[in-house]
Amino acid sequence: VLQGAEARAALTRSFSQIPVPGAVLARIEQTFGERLTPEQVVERILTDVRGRGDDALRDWTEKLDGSRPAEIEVSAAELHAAQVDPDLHAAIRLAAERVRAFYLQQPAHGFLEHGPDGALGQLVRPLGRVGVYVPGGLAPLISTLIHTAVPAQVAGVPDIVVTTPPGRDGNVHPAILVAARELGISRVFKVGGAQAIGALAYGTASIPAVDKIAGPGNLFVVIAKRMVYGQAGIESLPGPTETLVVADDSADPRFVAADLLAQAEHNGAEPVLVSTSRELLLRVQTELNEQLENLPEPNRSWARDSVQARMKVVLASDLTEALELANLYAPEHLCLLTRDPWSLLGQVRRAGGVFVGEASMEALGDYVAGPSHVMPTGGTARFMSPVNVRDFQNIISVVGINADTLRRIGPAAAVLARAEGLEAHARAVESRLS
Ligand code: HSO
Ligand code: ZN
Repeated sequence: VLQGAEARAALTRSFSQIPVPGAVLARIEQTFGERLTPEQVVERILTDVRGRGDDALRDWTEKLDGSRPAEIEVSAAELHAAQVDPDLHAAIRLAAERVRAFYLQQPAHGFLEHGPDGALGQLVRPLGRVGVYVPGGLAPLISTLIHTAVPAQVAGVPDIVVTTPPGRDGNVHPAILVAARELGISRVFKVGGAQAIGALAYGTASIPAVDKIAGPGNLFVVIAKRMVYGQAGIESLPGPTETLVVADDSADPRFVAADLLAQAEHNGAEPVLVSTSRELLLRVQTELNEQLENLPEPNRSWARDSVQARMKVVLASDLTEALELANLYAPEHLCLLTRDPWSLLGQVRRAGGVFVGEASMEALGDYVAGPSHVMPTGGTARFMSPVNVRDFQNIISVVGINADTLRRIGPAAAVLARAEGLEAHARAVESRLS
């Protein structure tokens, strides 16, 4: 149990320290025949995809995902034929409807003021083509497709394509196809990892180059997104997930433990518990062990790994200190399980999302609450926001100054231009003043 300065130190993060599991390094050595850093691996893959296009995609998919796709794109027939049971289908619909309804409320209008100066304003335009990456390694993240593509659709993006790693059988999980169909997305590609990001950035014969790549992925996907930035836009660098629960003595330890475990079952997750009550910390500990033992495999191993390797437990002197620590850590998810959680909202400064009270568990937010579950991780909530409509729009500034105003403000422009040593700028202005 950490306290005071020790807690502050433990919750101060450095982005460059994305942990690379030993098993991943071993796998790299096996695949490449030499010891490479993940950055070197991604660089090789991106260069190859850029140079050899679809052939490179086939080779890397075979090497890393265990199947060689004849066709890289899911066919219209496959997309059409995909089926899931009716409960899941209805849940996919509900999730999509609720995410759409949420983002329809996000104001996204331009303005153009015709006033004494002429007209100044901004146009808001949707991006042309967006690529959504849907992780598929440990779990087919159906919800991630919904939570990334729907804000882009609300923004008005006309062309959305999806890439997702195929399973060992070479197929994309049917639920991902059903979700794509439900959203009206018709182009899905069976490629994952850094090779998918390379394809979306540079384009291949099968996969069109996109303007922006969105969505979370494993370490290689995130490194690839960082490397192709500029060639294509990226919405963020979503890394392993984290949840920080703030709980006081009124919190139910069963719920606290359940929420921590829910996130812990994600690969590389970091569960953090900050409480003002030492007794609650002890009771959560007991609950957590019990609930962990009752999880089925492989989820138990996943969750246990996160708990043992990365869980942090903090005793705060009061809720003000608890919120200070939460802001310092800038968690992807901040869960408030206290007597009066709404009273803490004013102190929340840095988080991807805040989940207020017992009925708003983060797992609900992962699926059907409304806001996108793609939220800033790794402390990037200090400067990033959850995926939202603005990520998929451009703003274009409109300058339409009239002649009267030009006479008034033009001379200042010329003065500034000459101070910068830019004579042609000054003359461009003055040519209209005489
Ligand atoms: N909690 C994850 C998102 C997710 N959970 C998808 C379940 N499916 C990262 O925020
Ligand atoms: Zn989750």
